[in-house]
Amino acid sequence: MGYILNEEQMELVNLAKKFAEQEVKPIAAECDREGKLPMEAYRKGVEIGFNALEIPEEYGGAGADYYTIAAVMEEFAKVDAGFATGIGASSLALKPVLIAGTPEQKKYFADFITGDKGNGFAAFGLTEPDAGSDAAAGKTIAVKDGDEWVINGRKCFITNAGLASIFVIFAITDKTRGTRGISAFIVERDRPGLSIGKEEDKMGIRLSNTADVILEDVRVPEDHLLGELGKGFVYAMQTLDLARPTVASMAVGVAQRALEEATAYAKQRVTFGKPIINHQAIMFKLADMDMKTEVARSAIKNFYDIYYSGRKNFSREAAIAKCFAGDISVEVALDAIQILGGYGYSREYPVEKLLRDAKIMQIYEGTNEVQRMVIGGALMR
Ligand code: COS
Repeated sequence: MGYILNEEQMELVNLAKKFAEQEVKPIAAECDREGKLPMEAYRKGVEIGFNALEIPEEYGGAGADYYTIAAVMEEFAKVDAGFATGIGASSLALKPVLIAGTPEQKKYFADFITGDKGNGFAAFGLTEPDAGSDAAAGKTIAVKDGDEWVINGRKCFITNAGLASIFVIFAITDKTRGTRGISAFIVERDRPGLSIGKEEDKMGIRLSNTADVILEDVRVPEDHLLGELGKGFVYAMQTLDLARPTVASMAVGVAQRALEEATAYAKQRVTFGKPIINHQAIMFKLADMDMKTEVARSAIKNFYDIYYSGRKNFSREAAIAKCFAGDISVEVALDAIQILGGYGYSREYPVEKLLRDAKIMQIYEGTNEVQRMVIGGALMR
């Protein structure tokens, strides 16, 4: 559905589908209930390279194209959006390195994700307790001391923080310059002064780790600065432009699963003498769910068409894909619950979990209010 993929691309998608069905599905409900990470599935996923799909081949990754990655992320999220989030988050951290890093930095960072140096997990450290939507309001600071940078601050809601062996941390390097005074740094997990704080006990995506990162006089060498001094905020925004469509793919995965669960139920559930799918009230609801899901997928495809066309500004299209897919995943999951009725509300069936997983799609990687700011900003210009 959605993407037109060739045999080679489909091979990877089918591998991901089979992996998710075999390794994640059987444990998803229990891990969700107990807030337990599926470490064995993560380990096997890293071994196959599902966390390194985006790393170019020259740096040891799969070098997969984004259409394939979108379809893979959808398959993962269909089974469990928490697992999709966890296995995909290293790519989020990698993006600023691919955008701004030197070839040496790219190789160095990629090695942590491929497992040559680290454990396959990397984390993107932008958000702070007082800097979520207003990403430029962070207080983390980096001060030059000889040929090192000394970083102090606290990051929060960081996906994979508890697992990551390497981070990209955004910090103020010049307080007087606003967004132009923020820089990005590569920081390894084992640097003295870096510790992991509170882990979030979340409503959904409970198979992913989300935690605080505390930086107390963490020293990194000069060559850990990414790109140009003072360009960190721009790199963060460019990263998010590329990352938001991945969130959209996960949202589509959740919606697709809700549609499939509701359709299967509606075909076998009989009321007033016929399967409820034959009642137009249900049939039309399912048709709307299908329509919304397919259109969300098309918005993702549209984004990548534009990206591959070589156009440089695609913030609006990224925001549209993320915002629309996030919103419809919540709507579709809610509709699935309605179709299953009491069973939809019961934890015995998977659909209530889909709603809990869908909700984050309107919040992380920029709330849908921020996406509307980006879209509105484009209109204003
Ligand atoms: N690409 C490149 N540069 C960008 C950009 C983009 N998509 N968006 C903004 N910039 C640049 C601007 O051009 C501006 O540069 P100049 O100073 O040279 O003019 C600079 O960044 C500041 O831009 P702006 O004034 O628009 O920034 P704001 O502080 O108003 O923030 C929003 C804009 C709200 C869009 C931003 O803070 C945001 O995306 N917030 C949400 C953060 C988020 O998604 N967090 C999720 C957590 S990470 S998983």
